Parts: sequence; C-alpha cells; structure tokens
Amino acid sequence: MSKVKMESYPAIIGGEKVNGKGTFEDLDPSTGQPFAEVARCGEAEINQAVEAAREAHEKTWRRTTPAERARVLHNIAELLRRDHEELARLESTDTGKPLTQTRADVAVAARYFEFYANTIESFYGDTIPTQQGVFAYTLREPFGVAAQIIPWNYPIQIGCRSVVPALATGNCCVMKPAEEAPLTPIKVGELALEAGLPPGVLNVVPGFGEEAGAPLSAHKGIDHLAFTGSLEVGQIVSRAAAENVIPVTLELGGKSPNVVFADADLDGAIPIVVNSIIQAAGQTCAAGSRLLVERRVHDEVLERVAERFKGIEIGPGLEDPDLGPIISEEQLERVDGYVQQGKGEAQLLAGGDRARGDRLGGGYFFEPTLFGGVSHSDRLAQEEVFGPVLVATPFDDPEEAAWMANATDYGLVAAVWTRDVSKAHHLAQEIRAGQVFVNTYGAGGGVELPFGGFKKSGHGREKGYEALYEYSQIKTVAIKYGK
Ligand code: TXE
Repeated sequence: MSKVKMESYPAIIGGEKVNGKGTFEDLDPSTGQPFAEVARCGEAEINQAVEAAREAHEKTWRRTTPAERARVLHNIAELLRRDHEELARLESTDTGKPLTQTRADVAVAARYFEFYANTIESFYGDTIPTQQGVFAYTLREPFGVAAQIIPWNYPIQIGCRSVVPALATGNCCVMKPAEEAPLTPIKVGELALEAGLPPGVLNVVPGFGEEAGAPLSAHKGIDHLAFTGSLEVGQIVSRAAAENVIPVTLELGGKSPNVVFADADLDGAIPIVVNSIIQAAGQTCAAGSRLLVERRVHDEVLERVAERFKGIEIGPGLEDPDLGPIISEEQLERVDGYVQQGKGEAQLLAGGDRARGDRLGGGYFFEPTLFGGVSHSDRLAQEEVFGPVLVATPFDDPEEAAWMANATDYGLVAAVWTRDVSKAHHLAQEIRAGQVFVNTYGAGGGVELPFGGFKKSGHGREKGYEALYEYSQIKTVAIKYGK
C-alpha cells in the first residue's frame, strides 16, 4: 500500500499559509514513525488568528446573507467530495483508523457542509404579539469569533461538526486541531479558501494543548468556545471561558452502555455491539464501552462477543483491517494500565494485551478485550478507557438495567436492544443520556441528530438543527408605532 509522503502542513491565518514558531512532527500510529511536519502555533499565532477572525467578521461575514453563506458551504462540500479519497487516506495515516471508517468520516464531514447550507436558509426569528402598538420580533445573530478545540479521534468529523454550524450562523472561526492528528482540519481550511470562503473566516492553528489551546481558550477576543476532549481539560477551558463570560459547548466523552434484553434479536444486536467498541479502536466519545446483559442470555451473549473479538483482524489503517492502532504510545499505555488492573478484578474473556506481529511493527496496537463479571462500581465500568475494551455486567429486570445504565458520571449515548416496545420506551425515558438508540447504535453518523451530554459528558448540543441555536444568540427588537 502506498503511504502518504512526508509533507509540511502550515497554519492558516487570515487566508495565508503561516509557519508557527517552529514545527512539530506528526506520527503515524500504525508505525510509530513521523510522516508529516506541522506548524507549531503559540500565543503570537493565536493572537493573529483571533484578530484575523474579528476583522473578517466585521468586514465581510456578518454582513452576508444566509443564501450567500449557503453557497460557499455547498462549494466546500463539493471540494471535500472531489478530494474524498485523498482526505480519507490522510485521515487514516494520521489517526490509524481503517480506511473504510475514514472514508465514512470524510463523507460525514461533507454532509455537515450540505446540511447547514440547507438549514441556515430556514433559520430565523419570530414575530411576537405583545402590547397594542408595539411590533416585536427576534433576530438570530452570530456571537462573532468562535473558537474550536478539536480532539484527535475524529479530526475531520469533529472539526466540521464544530466549525460548520458556527460558520453557517455567521461566526468566524479559529480552530485548533489536536497535536496527534491535525492534518485533515488543515486541509479543510485550505479547501474552504479554494471554495471561496473569505480570508480570515476560518483560521486553523495547529499546536499543543498548553501552547496553543490554552491561549486560545483564554483569549479575550473570542465570543464562544466549543471544546471536545477530556473531562480534565474541559474543566480548565470552562474556567477560562467563565473568566471571560462567554458560552462554552463541552463534549467530554462517556461510558455508554449497550443494554441487551433476553427478547432482543441477538443476531442483529451482537455485530453492532461489537462494532460500537471496535470502531476507531474504541477511541470514540460515544463508544459502546459497557455491555449490560439480561442474566438469562448473559453467558450466550458474552461467548458470542468473545468469539467475534477473537476473529477481528488487526492492522495498519491504510490496509483497512477491522481494528487499527491506538493513537499514541501514551494512550496505549493508558489503555494497557486499565486492562492490567482489570485482570486482577474481573474475568478476562478475550484479548488483554498489546497486539504484536510482523505487520504491526512499531505501531500502537491493542487486542480487542472483553471482561465479564465487572461490578458497576469498578474503575473499568466507571472511567473512560478509550481503547477496544468492553466490560460486561448482568442485570435481572428493566429497573436494574436502567439503574445500571445511569450508574456512572457520564451520560452521552445508550442503546437498548429489545423486541418489547414498552420496555424500549420505558428505558428511553429512564436513561440519562443525550442520545438513546433502540435496536441500533449511532444511526450512521447522524449529522441530523442533536448530540451532546447529560451529566459529566458535557453540555450544549451539536449536530442537527439544534447546533444552529448553540452557535447563535437571540436579539429581541420591539418597536412602538402607536401613540
Ligand atoms: O485529551 P485532551 P487527550 C478523553 C479520552 C482520552 C483522554 C485523554 O478518555 O483517553 O480524554 O486524551 C487540547 N487548554 N478524550 O489527552 O488533552 C488538545 O491539544 C486548552 C475524549 O488527548 O483533552 C486537544 O486539541 N486546550 C474525547 C484537545 O484539547 C488543551 C476525545 C483534547 O485533548 C489543553 C479526546 C489546555 N490546557 C480525548 N490541553 C472525546 N470526547 O471524544 C490539551 N488541550
């Protein structure tokens, strides 16, 4: 398989390609080797980018009509589709994710541009009947400069998820991709310029968390912040935003359960349950990392899941296996730490170690791992492992299932598997999560479906029409025309 060449990737500020205060090496997690050089932005570049965004907002973007913005967003979608394969290969090299998955990621990214290009033209305020002689209406206005801090697990998808509704509603953006996988967000910035997005409307500033993310999130010139990443950094950037009294959208991951009842279609459920923890090597905020199974079918389900885990093909992303590597040595060690501790507490039913082999070389691979008999209070059932590690616990009735589904600090996603419509509705009501699926998981990327956390999974909603509210603010105008 051909590899992507070692190339340099600049920052994009005010429509120009800009070098940072130096560069950093971007590693291919399938080999552990550097394959690209990336501009290393610091406070100076962040200041420049925020100024460029402010200027673009005042001079051009806030004065455009929704139709004008929609036209450019559609143009960007077309360029993403034109370069689909190149972007998918770049994403696969940068993140280690199997090509089939990164092809889907690029398609979803293009859908964000199309969806918000389509919806922005029907996003407007209300006229509000009030006193006699007063005409009142609302306007939906952009905040101004919107900053986005993006993680490494879905760079192009999450980058576009955060940036596109912000652009559609008339904000100008400063996006900081993660240091582990910054390349496709930079490409999106380049394609946006090619598609006719005015300079400064979308700035991309790659760099490290403390050097670039911290000054961006604390910048006095930003009016809105969207952060996707760890709970710890989410708390840090929230404090910075509170200092500047700006709104924050936070997406901080989860410990999402698949709840499988004995009356479920197990043949349909099991492959999806497995995929929900194997996709992106389990490094998905919405990963189905807990498996709660009704006791009557518990042993059968675990046996079938373990069987599938043992058949999973592991390899470099570009070879399009079932399971690619973990993003970095640091994350690999973190996953390994959880698993080695888990061996002393629960029953290991599949995997349990780093994956090694000729094809795997110096890459950061981990076996798909299944633990049974995990108590809901164990660390493995409470903390986000962010690897291909599934932990299973039995339950006896719907009440216990709902209680267990809710027994973590997180509340991002849940799925319920049953043929009983009453149980499905009951669980959908009881579970405290931002998205509840019944007899499916994720609904194919679901650009249209509002997404976000209950509890410590975060707050605010992205995706869907809902994100247009998230990235705009309402202004009420009341005009007295009578005496
Ligand atoms: O996240 P960080 P890490 C979870 C997952 C994972 C853990 C650690 O459990 O194992 O977090 O991952 C930027 N000020 N998720 O260390 O550090 C950073 O540069 C401002 C869940 O990679 O939170 C990157 O762009 N920004 C998650 C982004 O924050 C800072 C996806 C995320 O990195 C910063 C990723 C600072 N002080 C991890 N420090 C999800 N919800 O999908 C770092 N950053």
